[in-house]
Amino acid sequence: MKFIDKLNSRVEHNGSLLCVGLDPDLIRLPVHVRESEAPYFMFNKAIIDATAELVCAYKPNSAFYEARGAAGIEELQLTCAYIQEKYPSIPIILDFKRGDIGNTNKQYARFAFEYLGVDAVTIQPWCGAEAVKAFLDYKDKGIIVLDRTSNPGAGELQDLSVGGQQLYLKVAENVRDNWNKNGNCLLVVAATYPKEMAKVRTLVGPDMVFLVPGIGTQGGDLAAVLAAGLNKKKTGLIINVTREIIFAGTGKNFAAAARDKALSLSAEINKQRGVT
Ligand code: OMP
Repeated sequence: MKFIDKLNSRVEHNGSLLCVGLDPDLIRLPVHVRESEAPYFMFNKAIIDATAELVCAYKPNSAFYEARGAAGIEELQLTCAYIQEKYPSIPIILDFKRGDIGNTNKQYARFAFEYLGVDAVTIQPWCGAEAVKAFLDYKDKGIIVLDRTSNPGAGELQDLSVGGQQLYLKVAENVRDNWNKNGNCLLVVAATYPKEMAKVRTLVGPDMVFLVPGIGTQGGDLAAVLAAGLNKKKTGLIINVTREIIFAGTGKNFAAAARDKALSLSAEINKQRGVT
């Protein structure tokens, strides 16, 4: 099944635009989990079981797993396999922001799509269409291109004027016109830049889905994001929240605390977009 169909059917099924990020961090895990044999997997499993009915997707960020070497990669694989087996209708977005020459991208794509079997990845556009073709050729997978990032310094390069147009708009236009031949492209457009999001939405039209990080710890404004990014169907956004949900609790009840936070966020998103 195509990523976009899987996502849409998930959103239709449970009415949620909330994506929970799975970025465990050893020092922030509850002590009893930190001391277990596979701490990231144990942590993720509890968070997933507590939030599954509330999400449209999960987004593990590879950095948090790679930082622990082989054990971390193994726990990333176990996490993906757990979601695929127990919650097969929930798409997995591997956030790894890769981008290199085509020959190397093929290997990154193999890791994501063949070893882990995830449904979508985040990629860097910097090397251009000829290089990212290695990702785009996976017609059934979601290819989520970094466009407007959430960090305070995002504008340093992304706002540069290129042929009279800002670079992030140029990237969005390129994705719209040249990269999306298989209909499998999405864009990362961050919650911390709602004005820019509105411009991207106008440029690419209502159908392209945005992955939206930056709500919660990074301070993005939910109302402004929904006003800027929703399409007429009141969808078109995957709203990712990570630390504010997964580290909502610190003790034995951490998963219940994560669930409570996810519940209130998904309800707030739906209230503000006028969907009950
Ligand atoms: P929280 O700030 O804890 O909600 O986590 C945000 C997650 O989204 C992390 O995994 C980031 O790496 C990722 N992210 C951003 O924060 N900003 C971006 O511009 C892009 C991403 C992303 O691609 O998801």
